[in-house]
Amino acid sequence: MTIDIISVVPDLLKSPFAHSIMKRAADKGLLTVNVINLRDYTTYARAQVDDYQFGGGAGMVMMIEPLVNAVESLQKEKQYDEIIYLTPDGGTFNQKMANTLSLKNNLLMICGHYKGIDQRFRDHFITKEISIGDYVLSGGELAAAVLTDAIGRLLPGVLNDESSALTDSFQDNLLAPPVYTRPENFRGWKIPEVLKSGNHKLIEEWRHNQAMERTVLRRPDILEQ
Ligand code: 6GU
Repeated sequence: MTIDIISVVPDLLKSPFAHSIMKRAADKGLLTVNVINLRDYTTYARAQVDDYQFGGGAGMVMMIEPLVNAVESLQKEKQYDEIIYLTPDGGTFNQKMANTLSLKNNLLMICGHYKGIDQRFRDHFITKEISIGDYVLSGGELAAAVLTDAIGRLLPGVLNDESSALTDSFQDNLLAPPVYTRPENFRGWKIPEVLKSGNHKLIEEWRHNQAMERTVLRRPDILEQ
């Protein structure tokens, strides 16, 4: 899969994909992330990409022309399955959306800044608008990194067996159960006996009950869905 990300602060996206599981995905050739600097596509002086909004009001708006230049230039090389605009007024990202997007070949993400992007670009180029939660970030880059991580780790071959995505929180509409590792007894705080029983059926039952209890207590909303 290829994920192209258009940004006015490309340096913000240097580190998130250079480590751990995202790095493994890249090294194995399963995920290619390209960060594109929007300023490379402006024809305005001093690499300008934003301007005052018509009608007045505080805050700048990202101009349509550099965005169209960038997207149309990228589209000469590949066809995108989705062109995603990261914005707080998009639909809230969740595991189901991550699962769906992980089945695509080519994604393009557009990171907004300032007051956002010219509405005409949204109308004519964007196929999906996604938010990562009900709070405002200073730009779409961190949100693009969140989506890319959530999608990338689902690609077949990225995770090994132990970290299989199938047992993640949310994957079965339940939060994950508690986990323990050595030592068995730390300052008198002992691990649940059942985990030492060797009885896999009993352990699975315990884990399911714990996951259910956690979900009821912490996130009853995801059970109701
Ligand atoms: Cl996608 N962008 C910005 N700027 N703020 C956000 C967001 C996105 N999702 C939540 N807050």
